[in-house]
Amino acid sequence: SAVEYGLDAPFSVEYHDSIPSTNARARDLAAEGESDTVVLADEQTGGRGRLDRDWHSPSGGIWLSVLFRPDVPMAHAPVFTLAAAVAVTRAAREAGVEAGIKWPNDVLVRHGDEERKLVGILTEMEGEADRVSWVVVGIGVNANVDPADLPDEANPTSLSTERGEPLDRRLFTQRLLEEFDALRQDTGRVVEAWREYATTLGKRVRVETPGGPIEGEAVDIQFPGALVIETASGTEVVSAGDCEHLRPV
Ligand code: BTX
Repeated sequence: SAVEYGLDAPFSVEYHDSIPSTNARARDLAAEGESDTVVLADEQTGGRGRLDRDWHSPSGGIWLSVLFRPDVPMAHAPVFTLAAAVAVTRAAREAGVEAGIKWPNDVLVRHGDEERKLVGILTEMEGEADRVSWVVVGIGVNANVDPADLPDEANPTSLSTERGEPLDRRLFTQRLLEEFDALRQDTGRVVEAWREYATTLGKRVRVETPGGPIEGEAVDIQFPGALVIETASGTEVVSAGDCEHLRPV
C-alpha cells in the first residue's frame, strides 16, 4: 500500500509504489542533471547491495536514494555512507529501537551475542578525482516488513519487529532526511558522531579484502571512513570499499 509521504524535506521527493531500484532511478536522474532529489519506494523488485549482491525489498520497507552534488573530492565520498548510518541510527533510536553501526555500512540491533541486520547502505558516485559530479546514497530500512520474508543468512530484523508495532514511515523518513541533510553539510562532524554508535570498535575482527584477510583489534575509524586495525604485525588502515566481509573473531 502506498504510504502518504507528503514529506517536508530539504529534497524534492519522487515516490514509487514499486520500482526496480531507487539507486538505479537516482543514477538516471543524475544523468539528466538533477540534484537534491530523493527517490523513495514502498517496494523494489531489483534492489542491489554492495558487490552486486541482492537487496530484498518487500512492500512495507523504506527504500530510498538521495541524489546530491557535494563539493568534495572523490576520495571523500565514503563519508556520506557513514553520515547515512548515523542519520538512520538516530531515527531508529527515536523510534525506540537501540540500533548500532557495524562498519562499514550496516545498521544492526543486538540481541545477546547476536547482531541482526536492520539497514543496508549503498553509496555510488561519479566524477573526477578532485571533485565528484554526483553522489547517490541508497538506504534500505527494514521498516514494516516481516523478517521471515528476508534472506535468513543475513539474520535480518525490522523496525516493526523490534518495536512490536508498526512504524510511522513518514515520520521516520522525515527525521532520517533531516539528520542526513545536516550531516552532509558538515562532514567534519560525521566521524565523531559515528564513533558514538559504533559496535565494531574495541573488538577483534577479521576483514576480508581483495588483498587477503586482515585480523586484529578494530581500534578506530578515520575520515572519510576507513577502519584502523591493530594486527600482530602492525597497524592496518582498511578503506570501506576494500571490505568484502567483516566478522568478529
Ligand atoms: P550488502 O552487500 O552489505 O548486503 C547485502 C546482503 O544482505 C545480501 O547478500 C543478503 O545476504 C542480505 N540482505 C538482503 N536483503 C536484506 C534485507 N532486506 N535485510 C537484511 N539483509 C538483507 C547492503 O549491501 C546495501 C543495501 C542497500 C539497499 C538500498 S535500498 C535503496 C537503494 N536501492 C538499491 O537498489 N539499493 C539501495
